[in-house]
Amino acid sequence: MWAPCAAKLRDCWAASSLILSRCLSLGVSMAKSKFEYVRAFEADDTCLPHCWVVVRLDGRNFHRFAEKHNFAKPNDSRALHLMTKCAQRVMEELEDIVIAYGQSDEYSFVFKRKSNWFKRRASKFMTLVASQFASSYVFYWQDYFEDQPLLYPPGFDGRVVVYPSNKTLKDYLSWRQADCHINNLYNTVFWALIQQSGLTPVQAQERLQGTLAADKNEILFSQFNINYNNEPLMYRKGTLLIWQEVCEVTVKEVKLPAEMKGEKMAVTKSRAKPVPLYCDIIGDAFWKEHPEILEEDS
Ligand code: DGT
Ligand code: MG
Ligand code: MG
Repeated sequence: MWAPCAAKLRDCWAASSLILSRCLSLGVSMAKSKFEYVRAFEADDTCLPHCWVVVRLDGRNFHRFAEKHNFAKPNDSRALHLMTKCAQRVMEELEDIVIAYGQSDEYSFVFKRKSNWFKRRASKFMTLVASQFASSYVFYWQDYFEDQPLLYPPGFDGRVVVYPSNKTLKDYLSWRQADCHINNLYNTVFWALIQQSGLTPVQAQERLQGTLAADKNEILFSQFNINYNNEPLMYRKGTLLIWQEVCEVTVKEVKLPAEMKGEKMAVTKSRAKPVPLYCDIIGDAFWKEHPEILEEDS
């Protein structure tokens, strides 16, 4: 019974000695190889300490992607909710993201000023956010687009920007929200002119050339009886994700006391979750209501 076992051990030993001697003859030592020097070619992409690190993702060629997948115009609430679901997974799976903001085909993720995740390497932050987001987009697609198959794999580009102060971070987020407002107002009138007045895209574009925000509001109101301020907040303001304590109710089998054995009971647990808000972040009100988000500034 032991003999075959001993023979196998001997064979194993012989094989590993052979591998070791081959490695040594190739110049490979156990700790370092002569090829180790190529590590020095890696660029140092450490983000500046004590700065907010922002990763912004943007859908690649989503003009085409939206057409091919029959997105509603100008806003497809399924697409926007799917984006937010992916952003929530990013916040839950990765570390140190304090706030995220999304609109259209983009999402920005803000890492804590003092985060030391992956030694603050920009490439790690960016690639982990982008890959987690993209795989979630495919994973959850069917939950949001029940009748629309995913025709090809979408991609997302990413960039990292560091902001040195609370002011610059707030201005960054305000910039993205202002962009959301400008584009959404334009798109709302543009598509109303096409869908309700029968203009061609070129005619609609010409009609809007040189118009100011007040003119666009006026066209919406007088021609289409649309009060822009009553359009859904998610379309006008984008989506903000912040951590909040949420009560979750789960049904569990309770073991004790003996007379209740086997009975099911609702158990309430509180846990922090990334919760969507649709609100203004350009003014001070939001930041005064949630001082904990920026409190690290000292
Ligand atoms: P890129 O980012 O340079 O690879 O190119 P695009 O085409 O992704 O351009 P971008 O990111 O500037 O604009 C976003 C596009 O995504 C825009 O053409 C409209 C489309 N899109 C985003 N959300 C929606 C939506 O809810 N409905 C529709 N119909 N289109 C949307
Ligand atoms: Mg894009
Ligand atoms: Mg975009």
